Amino acid sequence: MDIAQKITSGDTRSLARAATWIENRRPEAEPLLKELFPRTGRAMLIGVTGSPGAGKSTLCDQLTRSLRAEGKTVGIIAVDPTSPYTGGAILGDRIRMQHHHSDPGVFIRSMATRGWLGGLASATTEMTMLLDAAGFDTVIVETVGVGQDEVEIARLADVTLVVMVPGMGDDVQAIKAGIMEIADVFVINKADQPGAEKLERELKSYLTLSHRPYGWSPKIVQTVASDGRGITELLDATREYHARGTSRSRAADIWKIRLREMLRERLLDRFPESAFAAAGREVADRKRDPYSILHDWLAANEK
Ligand SMILES: Nc1nc2c(ncn2[C@@H]2O[C@H](COP(=O)(O)OP(=O)(O)OP(=O)(O)O)[C@@H](O)[C@H]2O)c(=O)[nH]1
Ligand SMILES: [Mg+2]
Repeated sequence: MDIAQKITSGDTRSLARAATWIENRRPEAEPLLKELFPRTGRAMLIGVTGSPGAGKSTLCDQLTRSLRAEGKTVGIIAVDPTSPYTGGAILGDRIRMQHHHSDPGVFIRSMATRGWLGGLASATTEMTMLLDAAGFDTVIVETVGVGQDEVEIARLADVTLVVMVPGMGDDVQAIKAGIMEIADVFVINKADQPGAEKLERELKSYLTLSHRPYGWSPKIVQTVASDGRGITELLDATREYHARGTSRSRAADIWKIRLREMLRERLLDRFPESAFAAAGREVADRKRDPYSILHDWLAANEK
């Protein structure tokens, strides 16, 4: 059996190995993903994003419990832009999710991203493809919604949940516009704390003013992830959005963007950093003009 067959037949060790290939940008990943591609497109991809500490991991854990209770399998990718590989936040995620550890129906993977120079959205997309092909019914991607990269990542999901918290200056104005726009469902977590109703009112008035793509006005769900309150409603709202079937037109939009990025990455990969350094000096010294350099590079690539 080759590794693709092992992965689709549920071999967790092969799955973990392939995940490492993707994370380390190993050349083995591409032929594998190419082989697995026909098996993708079945899982429901849920993106969970929001401020640090908003309760995203706790929510993912609760969603996983509910889905497991229905007999659904779940793959979780925790993208962590701040921690080194052995960092506390990842450890925190692991601890919060550890009661799923012995469950073969749950696969959890943390991707630490400190020091990455890009390609984060690519690697995350590939990771979701891998888990999708491996047969997980639901794949959840948790990211901290702080930068453009995270917006990109959240955009790859079929359904994006944006998690907010009342009374933490986490009001509508303070949240990055990019994040507000990608929300399919707003989660007001920590609704056990004061200010949840106020935040919901603010969100509602924001939504009446904003233009939403794909003709959907996002649902707002209040949750207390730490005790499981609101999780059923959250799962219902998530499924309701998914059932509308806009995922496919959104997927087409996303792949259009992704293909551009992939082409750019491919092209850039053909030129070593040293080539840019040398050419940069030549241009600065007025030895060559930038246009002829580009012309030569592109001509050399056509061969
Ligand atoms: N009071 C209250 N605390 C909560 C709730 N949900 C989560 N917490 C707590 O909030 C803290 C942060 O929760 P996490 O799930 O780690 O939050 P996160 O958004 O994943 O955090 P990062 O991944 O570090 O950005 C933990 O101590 C949780 O127990 C809630 O609904 N109410
Ligand atoms: Mg977390």
